[in-house]
Amino acid sequence: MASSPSLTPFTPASASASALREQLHRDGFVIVRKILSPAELEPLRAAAARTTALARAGNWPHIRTVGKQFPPWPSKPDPGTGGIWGVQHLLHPDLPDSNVFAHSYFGDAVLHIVKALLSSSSEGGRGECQDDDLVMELYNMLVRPDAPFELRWHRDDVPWTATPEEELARLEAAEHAHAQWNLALCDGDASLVVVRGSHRRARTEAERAAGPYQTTLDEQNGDDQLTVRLDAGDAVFYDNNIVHRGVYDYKQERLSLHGTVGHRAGSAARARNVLQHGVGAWVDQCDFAGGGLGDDDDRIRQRAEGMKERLVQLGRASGDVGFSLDG
Ligand SMILES: O=C(O)CCC(=O)C(=O)O
Repeated sequence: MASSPSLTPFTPASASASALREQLHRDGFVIVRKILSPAELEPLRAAAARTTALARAGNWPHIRTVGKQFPPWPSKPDPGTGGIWGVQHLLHPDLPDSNVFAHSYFGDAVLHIVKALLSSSSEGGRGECQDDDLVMELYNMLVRPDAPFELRWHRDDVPWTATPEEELARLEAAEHAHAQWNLALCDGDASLVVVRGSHRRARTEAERAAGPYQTTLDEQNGDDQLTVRLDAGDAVFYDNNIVHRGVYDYKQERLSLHGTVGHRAGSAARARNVLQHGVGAWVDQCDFAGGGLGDDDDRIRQRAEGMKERLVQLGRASGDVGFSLDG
């Protein structure tokens, strides 16, 4: 397996919107280095460490528990199973540091890239993505478990049992509906394994026949399988239907902000993906116009309130959405 993608190393200054989109479209992921400065990183990392400690101590019920890959997760890990591998709902108003996380979710550093990725310059396309197009979705954090743990190969919103025809139909329906990212707050973040280009095709015979935790999914396409390597402040934006998995080193600290933002033109396709995480139970309690965003300026408050409103409307319109995947 190749150890590092030989791809254009973007930084926010060097990344044109069209180059970012092209790479995401071609490969299913694009890495942007140093999207946060050390001064921006420091308070976020401190908040992430406090929040993880809170969750590990059993004082935050919205967690991802080791041994279970997909929602819904229990509110307490089974003793002796390796604890947690994620903290859910960083924007929940009951979370002590939610305003720090809200500042990073609704601020310009990440949303500048998200808007580039959700814009379209093709004829008849959506045009340039504006604040009013954005829909608040998920903001979670992926953390080091306390014991070895791996996720099996999956696409986030296409069952592994899908036929090739079903797979292609689901991939097409979900295309360009949202942006998803992992933003590393620690150096040496190397847990996400992806199969480059697999977001645009049905699985090969070998991929279908492979074991769920097989180290190399398809020997023939082995060069397309890559471990994404990030240092603190780097982010990978990826299509969540790319064939991927997580492989976790329990000795290596990991604090990776794991977010998604929708485009209102694609929100119906996103309803199940987003609402299955339970965000609908508390989103209307968020007050980004008031205290929920720290000392941010009016532009960011307005953006945040608008994004929240569009999620509330999506929840009202969608009813019971069920879950994308089992296990
Ligand atoms: O840990 C990661 O980066 C991958 C997480 C993942 O695959 C998932 O949440 O479905």
